[in-house]
Formats: sequence, structure tokens, C-alpha cells
Amino acid sequence: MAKILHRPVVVALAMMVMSGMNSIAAASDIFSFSEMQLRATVAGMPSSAAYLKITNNGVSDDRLIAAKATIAQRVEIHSMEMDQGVMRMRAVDGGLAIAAGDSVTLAPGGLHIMLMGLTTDLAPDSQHEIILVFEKAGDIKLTGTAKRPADIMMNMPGHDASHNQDHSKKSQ
Ligand SMILES: [Cu+2]
Repeated sequence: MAKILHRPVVVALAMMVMSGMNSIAAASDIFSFSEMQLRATVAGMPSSAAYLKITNNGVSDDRLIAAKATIAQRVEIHSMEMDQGVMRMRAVDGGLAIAAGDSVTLAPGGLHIMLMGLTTDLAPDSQHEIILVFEKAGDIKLTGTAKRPADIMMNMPGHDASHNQDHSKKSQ
């Protein structure tokens, strides 16, 4: 059923982007998103990251399996964890499970969309598109705003959400 829904969702989002209604948040029948924020870069910085809160309003569990962007040569979904006193990033194995009715927060110091091999500088306040690829819902295109590190997440509640996910839950 999700496959049938996926095209209308993309069309609806594209229309919202064109009409500028997604400056705060974009929404679909299945997923809603906080404003996506990208870490602004200065000339020559090779990588950046994007952050947002993703909420699954649907009745079936889904999984963020990839992300795509023209501003980077490689885009991966990363986690960041303390390992013997050192912060380490790594690609999330098998994607990010988002259970029906649940939400996951990608935020500095934790989960993030990693943008590697930037093809452009991300000037503060500039806007960039990233496509989130869900296992069932398909591609959803979002527009995010580059922010200076100190300004990221200033307006995003629910910072703790990434810590109450039950990762042991089987979603398939
Ligand atoms: Cu990373």
C-alpha cells in the first residue's frame, strides 16, 4: 500500500516546496519533518551534516535506508557514539528504523545525514535539497537551510527523542 501512496506524497511535497510553504516543516500523509538544518561550511570544507526530526504518522513501520543530494558526492546516514572516550561516526547498518507512531531525531552529537565530498560551500542561510529514501514510502525531497553551528537546533524541541527509541524492537 505504501508503494501506491508514494507518488502522490512526492507530488504534494514538490508543490509545497514550490509554494514556499515548507519553510518551517514539510509534511506528508505518512511522515512529518521538522525544518531540516545543514551545518554551514566555509570555503574548502569537505563535509557537512544535516539534522532533522522525522515522525512516522503511518500505521506501518518504515526505515530510512538512504539519502541523496546533489551537493555532495556521498551521502550516508551516520550515528555518533562515544567509544572509550572518543567520538566515532559510522554508517547506520541497514538504515534507521522508524516505527509507526514513533519519531527519530537526527541532531548534533548523534544521528545525522553525512554529506561527504561537498560540491559547493554551504553558506549560512543558503537552501539545499536532500532526498530521503524510505524503504516503503520511497523518496521524499526536503529543502534544508544551512546554519552556523551555534544556531543549529535552537528551535528544535525533542532533543531527547533519539534516546528513547527501542532499537531491540523487530520491525519486520
Ligand atoms: Cu558522519
